[in-house]
Amino acid sequence: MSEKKQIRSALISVYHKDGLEPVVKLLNHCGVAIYSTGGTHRFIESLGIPVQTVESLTDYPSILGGRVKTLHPKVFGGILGRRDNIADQSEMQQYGIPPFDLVIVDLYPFEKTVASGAGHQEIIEKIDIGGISLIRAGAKNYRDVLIVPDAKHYAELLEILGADTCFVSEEERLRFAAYAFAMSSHYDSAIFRYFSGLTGYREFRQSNGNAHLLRYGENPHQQGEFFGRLDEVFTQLHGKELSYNNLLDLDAAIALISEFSTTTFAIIKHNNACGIASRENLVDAWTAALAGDPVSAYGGVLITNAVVDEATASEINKLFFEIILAPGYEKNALELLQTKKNRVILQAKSFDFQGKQFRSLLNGVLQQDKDTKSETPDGLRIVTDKAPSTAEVADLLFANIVVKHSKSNAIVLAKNGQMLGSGAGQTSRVDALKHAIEKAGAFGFDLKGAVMASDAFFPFADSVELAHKAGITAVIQPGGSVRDEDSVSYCNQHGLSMVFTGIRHFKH
Ligand code: 93A
Repeated sequence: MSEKKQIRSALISVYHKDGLEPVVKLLNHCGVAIYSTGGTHRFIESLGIPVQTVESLTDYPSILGGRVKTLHPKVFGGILGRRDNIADQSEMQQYGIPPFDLVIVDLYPFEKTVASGAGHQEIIEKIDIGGISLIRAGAKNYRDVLIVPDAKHYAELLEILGADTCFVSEEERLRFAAYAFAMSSHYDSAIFRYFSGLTGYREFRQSNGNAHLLRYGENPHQQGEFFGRLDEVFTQLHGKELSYNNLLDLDAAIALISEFSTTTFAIIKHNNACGIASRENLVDAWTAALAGDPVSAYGGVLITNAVVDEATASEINKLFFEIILAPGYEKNALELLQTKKNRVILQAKSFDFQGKQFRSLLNGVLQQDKDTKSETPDGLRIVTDKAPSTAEVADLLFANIVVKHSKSNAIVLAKNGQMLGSGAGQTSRVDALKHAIEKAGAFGFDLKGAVMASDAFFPFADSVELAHKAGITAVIQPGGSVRDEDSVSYCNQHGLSMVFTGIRHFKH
């Protein structure tokens, strides 16, 4: 650690005075000369601690209603002047500029003022200019100055000052400089968001290029931002800017399609597949996916794991949709799809996003591993007298993937590599099934010989009974209910087959 430097002078300008008392008491104890702006000066004086006004230094009063308080060469010279630079030192002497070793700032509460619903003019007045400049200046000259940019760092400040009677190291000053730039960039981002809302101007780059200000959040009255590298996921070939909801649907779409190795097309609405099918060629996969629910498909997000050819593109072109994501497009297919201005065309770079998943709630963040567990034919346990046929096993695994990527409670009905109906996001499993059966009927499917997948176990036999009456012949589910036996014996009595996966796939 480098040699510690003593703090002899401090400039303090804080909006909220809370927590400042022990700090100034300690500084006073160390014999530090304190300078302060109006309100802060009054506060420190009221504690009976010697303090000088900034005005006494600058020979200027606070002017323009407080807009110019500290913006003066005698203040900024004292912060920015390099102590080991002879020219700086002689200029400081020439102009009577005393050095500051410590700067403590608590900015005008811009974000809180915006959040309070205050009027425009009040918000504008809460854009701190002098304070943010003090913070940036102190941080720039961290080799000589300790900058405290926020009251939340007082505890740490007291710790380092108290440890060695107001001597601090360069490492400590550097760390506080990092706090300072975190603060100033956050503060200016909030101001930018406000001005962006006023004007619609949205171009926004944080230093790492990872923040994307979205047009809005889930609804137009909510602000939205995405943090991440979309250019690692896909290239946008055409269309308007992606929205918050588009990104949610794309995430659901990619997680689903990444599980298929055969040619598959899926249509996503509100994070759930409303149609999906696997076929030998793409146009057939598209036709079968669309047939699953041509009503919901309107305005949906389309995704496939195969290169889009012209035949498929001309079929897709008949539908109004928001986004298509595919690993590639034949030239004529792309030209055709590009004929609609707003439609977003994305070329996938990767479908593989393992790792962690985050979600904010209450006053914190939930984190978990992504659900990357997939079932294989070997992992299925046949629990009924009857075993599913080879074709049924294929359909069970197909339906099981789709149900895994549908919001809980979810039921998926499928046959011949095509989803025939689904119920997702229901508060009861039996409701999910009823919905799935009703949808399949509405779009003209005969469920005879179809299979059913459930994302979690059946608490009662009512679901298999309903499924059987609708024509379902095979069922896949995790198992694990205390009443599993009820469902299994119903299947045995009525000639259905059932397999357990042992793996629950809730998705909330
Ligand atoms: O209006 S300002 O941007 N102009 C300035 O020159 C200036 N200098 C400090 N606001 C300025 N400040 C801010 O005043 C500080 O960031 C702090 O929030 C506040 C402290 O004022 P007072 O000590 O009068 O309560």
